Amino acid sequence: MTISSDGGDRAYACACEQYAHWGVDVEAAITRLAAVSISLHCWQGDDVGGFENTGEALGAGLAVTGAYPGKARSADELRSDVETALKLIPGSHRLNLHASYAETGKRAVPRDALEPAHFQGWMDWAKFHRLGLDFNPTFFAHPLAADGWTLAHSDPSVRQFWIDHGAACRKIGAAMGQALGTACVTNVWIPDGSKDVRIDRRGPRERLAQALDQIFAAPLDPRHNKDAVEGKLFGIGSESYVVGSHEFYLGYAITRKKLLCIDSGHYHPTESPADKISAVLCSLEEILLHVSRGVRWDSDHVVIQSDELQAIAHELVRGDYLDRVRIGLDFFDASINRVAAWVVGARALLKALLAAMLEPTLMLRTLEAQGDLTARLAYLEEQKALPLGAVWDHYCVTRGVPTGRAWLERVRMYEREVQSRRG
Ligand code: RNT
Ligand code: ZN
Repeated sequence: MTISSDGGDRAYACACEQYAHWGVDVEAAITRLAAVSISLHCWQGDDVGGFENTGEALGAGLAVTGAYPGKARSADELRSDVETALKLIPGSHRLNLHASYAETGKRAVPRDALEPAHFQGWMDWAKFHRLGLDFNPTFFAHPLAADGWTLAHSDPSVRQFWIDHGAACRKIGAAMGQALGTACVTNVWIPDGSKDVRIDRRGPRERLAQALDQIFAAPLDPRHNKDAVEGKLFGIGSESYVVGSHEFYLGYAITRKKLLCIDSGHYHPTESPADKISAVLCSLEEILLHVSRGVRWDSDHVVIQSDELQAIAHELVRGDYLDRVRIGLDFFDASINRVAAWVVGARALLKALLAAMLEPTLMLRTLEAQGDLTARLAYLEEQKALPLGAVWDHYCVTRGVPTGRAWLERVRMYEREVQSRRG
């Protein structure tokens, strides 16, 4: 344990006093943090593998590197891994599933024929653990996506297959939302694009808009399912042209009243995903975030407490947007323990949110309004040294979750007893 024998009580009391000098109510911040649910992405647990066993390569520019042993090979193993991670993350959260994680028994079910029944195991499990579920159609790792084209494909029969898959997935999302009493966000991301110079940029985009309209044609109760669309700048194999670009989906989401999914790894490296939040929320009711970390060509490194993450957390909190933003994680790293990867990412995000909630925002905002830009900058820098760690430890202790680095011991134990015994 990294906290003292008094369970960190003294450190916490000191911290509260220090924050009070800045006009910050620590208890109120903790209550606010406890209300945040993060959607944990199932695909970190098995390198985006899924359970269809088609033998098909991931493709679609989704590259997972690393060969750390012990990845989940079945839905039961994956659920056990998620349970282990959730015990190390304070608060109550959600799980984000892909269609390729269907449980179809011994029978292979084509993706355009998937039904809620194929996710009954996940729903029962989620209900038992009081977790909400989110969902994604899987437009990759499939023979009909092998050429990198799905909803914008020039072949109408291929397009239709993927439209039917998308429509089937919305119904599954709605069933999940209804069963669990919390709206499922069903997010559409497709890989379609071109490695090299693209002459016809118009055709695929018009086809995509039409295909999406067909997927979304059936009205669903928004208390059960909410639709999101996710764009991207480029992928491996779609370097020169991505059909579903940011502008494409921004326009689509606004005109069709969908959630826009902002994946923090999907923009130019000098662009700020955080700055987009207040911009798009002027025209959209709600958005979805895929919190990720871009490193050079890869958009999906494990989330850490980077400046970029802190900027996102600040925007959510300063702008009072938490009730209009659904927060999911999206990364995949096969070079470290996969349960630890979830825990690192989720704890980093929660810590960044806590830091934002403990910021003396009112004070800074007042200085800004008064035009005292000198004090705004000086105070902003000084408050960075306030004892966030003591408050975080207190939050973890009161939520029954290990503090500091102690959680890693629990992962190591799980690795020894469970993960390392997998073939
Ligand atoms: C890919 C998108 C997408 C995927 C998941 C697996 O670039 O970020 O969200 O990561 O659907
Ligand atoms: Zn994403």
